[in-house]
Amino acid sequence: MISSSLLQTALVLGNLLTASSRFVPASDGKTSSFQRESDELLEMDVLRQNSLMHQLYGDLLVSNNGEDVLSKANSQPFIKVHPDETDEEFKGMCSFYNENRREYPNDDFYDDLLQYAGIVTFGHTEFSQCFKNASLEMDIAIVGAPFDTAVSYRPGARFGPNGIRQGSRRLGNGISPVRGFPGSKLRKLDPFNSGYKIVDCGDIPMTPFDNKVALNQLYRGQRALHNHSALVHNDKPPRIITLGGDHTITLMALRSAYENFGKVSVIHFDSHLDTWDPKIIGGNISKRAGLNHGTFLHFAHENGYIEDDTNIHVGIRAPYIAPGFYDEDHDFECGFDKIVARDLDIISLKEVVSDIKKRVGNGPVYISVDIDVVDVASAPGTGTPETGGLSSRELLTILDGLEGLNVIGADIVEVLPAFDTNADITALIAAQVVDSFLGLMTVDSVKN
Ligand SMILES: [Mn+2]
Repeated sequence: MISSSLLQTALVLGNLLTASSRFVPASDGKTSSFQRESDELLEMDVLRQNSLMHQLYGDLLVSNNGEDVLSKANSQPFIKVHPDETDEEFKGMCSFYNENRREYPNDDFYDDLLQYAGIVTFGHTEFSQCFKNASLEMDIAIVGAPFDTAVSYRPGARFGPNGIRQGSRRLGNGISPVRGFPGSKLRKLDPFNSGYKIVDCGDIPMTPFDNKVALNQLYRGQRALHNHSALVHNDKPPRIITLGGDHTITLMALRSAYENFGKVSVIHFDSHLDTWDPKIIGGNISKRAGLNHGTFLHFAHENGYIEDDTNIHVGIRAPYIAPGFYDEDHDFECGFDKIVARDLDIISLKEVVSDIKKRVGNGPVYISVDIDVVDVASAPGTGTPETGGLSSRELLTILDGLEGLNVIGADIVEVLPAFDTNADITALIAAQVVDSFLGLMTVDSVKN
């Protein structure tokens, strides 16, 4: 039996080798036979059915001739249980797959999405040419601000937007069992399938050679995005989530937010105050150097982009720079209250959330998360790391607890992929922070 089969195979192979060089598909379109140009039929089935590939993969390689192929594929079980197989558990597993099998051929590649494949956008959201197509409607724009030339310590956040997108590859759909407090609408929410149109607009070009020009570019980019129309709340501009970039980028995001929504309350997660008087950081070098990632909130206050007394920091722990309490007093003058990192060891996260909500009230809120608010053990890939910070879980619980606030914009900044671990842990946390922003911005889509 075996030898005759081998002989047949050898004969067919011989035919193949000696036949004229070109083969065309059979004219009846129903078999996988091939026809030589001489019209002499050559049965390839013999070859196929004896190959190891056929034994393992069955009809996977049948050429696609339409419905006939589909019915042929459907008529055969996806997984064949060998007649000698006695393991009942294995047979049971096979029956599950045979009842719920994926059918081949199938051109529906959307369902075949691989989390690690494809051109990377945030959470596999649609990439849009937002700056070329001003008439594009969208509810939430995700955009990168690749800028790191205003930092006091480690540079590298210009690669942050790309790193955060890389960290977002397992995001993109699904309901989270932990989002929000128990009973929250957030526990029923899939932000990516909530009816809100979320697009990734790529990055705003920011020159590394001149900070004044770069920040102007960023402002114009933010303004351009705010000028689009929204779909769900079409009486308001789209909301923007900016991927930094060093923290200076927040100033331009706040400027455009202010022009579109009025004065905003800022919830600022950071280990540093970032309201420093420019005389204390940078301003003693040149006027222009006074605007940097440690002073941008001073300027946000000075320019009137933010509310006078409803802003709050969370996670502060870096030491003051000026002698005495000058930095703290100046911070208060810029309109900020604060919950310092070790307060979290004393008061509960529920109290933290409640204190933040009381502070900011019902007006438009902008959330800015410096990834250095997270402890350096979890988020080493950042520009100015500080010990004794929040765990990623604490940060995410507080963020999700802010459900119900009118969040009109947000950013995540100071992510430096070059200082991250090769497990991308900082980028993963940063991506999850953006996922929380999306939850806060879409939760009103859950009706009960
Ligand atoms: Mn900061």
